[in-house]
Amino acid sequence: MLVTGASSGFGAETARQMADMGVNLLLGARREDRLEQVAAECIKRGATSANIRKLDVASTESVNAFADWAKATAGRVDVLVNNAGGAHGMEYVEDGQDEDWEAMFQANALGILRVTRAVLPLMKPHPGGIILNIGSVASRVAYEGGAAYCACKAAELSITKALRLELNGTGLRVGTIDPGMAETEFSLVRLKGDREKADAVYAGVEPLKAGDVAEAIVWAANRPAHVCIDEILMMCTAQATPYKLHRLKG
Ligand code: NDP
Ligand code: 8X3
Repeated sequence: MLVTGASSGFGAETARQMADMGVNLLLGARREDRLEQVAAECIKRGATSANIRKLDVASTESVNAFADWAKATAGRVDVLVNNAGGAHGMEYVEDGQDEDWEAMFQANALGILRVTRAVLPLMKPHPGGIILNIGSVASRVAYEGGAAYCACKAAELSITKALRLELNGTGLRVGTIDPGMAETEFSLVRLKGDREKADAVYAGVEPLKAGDVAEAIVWAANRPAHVCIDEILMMCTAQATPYKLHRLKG
């Protein structure tokens, strides 16, 4: 199994849960120290192997070098989880920053295209494999302050649908896992390290946890080869849509 963005949140938890099943793991992200910690935990939990390499999905050179390393290390990939990504900023479009928009499109949309292109040659000889892209409820519902993030997650959904068509007949499966708000490092990154504001995002609600989303990823990845889970949309009970959130007071 190859997981991008495995240094924290959903990616790290997916690696840990898959480790319980004794799999071979290929883990990528930019923070190698964090990848090392996750890999050590995975080995303790029963992974057959947990290999790590620095990966920046915003760079074609980095992605291609990562795929070459994956080929040399494992020879094949059966499960690809395109999870790397996140949001930067909450400004309305009139105040938006180029660097935030570009980082979001690079990681959440172009990153999936790049990684999939580079890894497909390791999957195509082995029908039954699966690509799981991590989208968001934001791919389906736009909200104020989310124009660029929602747009690149909508791109993720379209990429997933196009790939599903392109890979028809190969025996490879493609699906999207689309969570609503989940407490990971997501808000801390989006709000540029402001811990108080990040904590306020989850105040008075019980959000999804990384483990809840990882369970959906692991479940989808472990269906029989003739079953393709095309889409999972999941939110915490308090969230009916991004802007309809029931918060407990006090
Ligand atoms: P985290 O911030 O905890 O994890 C994001 C992961 O993506 C990190 O491992 C980070 O690693 C990696 N990443 C980001 N940019 C790059 C890059 N350019 N190259 C390689 N790795 C990168 O957040 P989540 O676990 O919540 O987010 C995972 C995915 O889930 C994202 O795609 C996010 O958009 C999506 N999502 C999150 C939701 C939430 O509310 N938490 C809800 C719906 C979807 P590093 O910084 O080390 O490179
Ligand atoms: C993250 C969920 O609702 O903050 O993708 O956009 S949301």
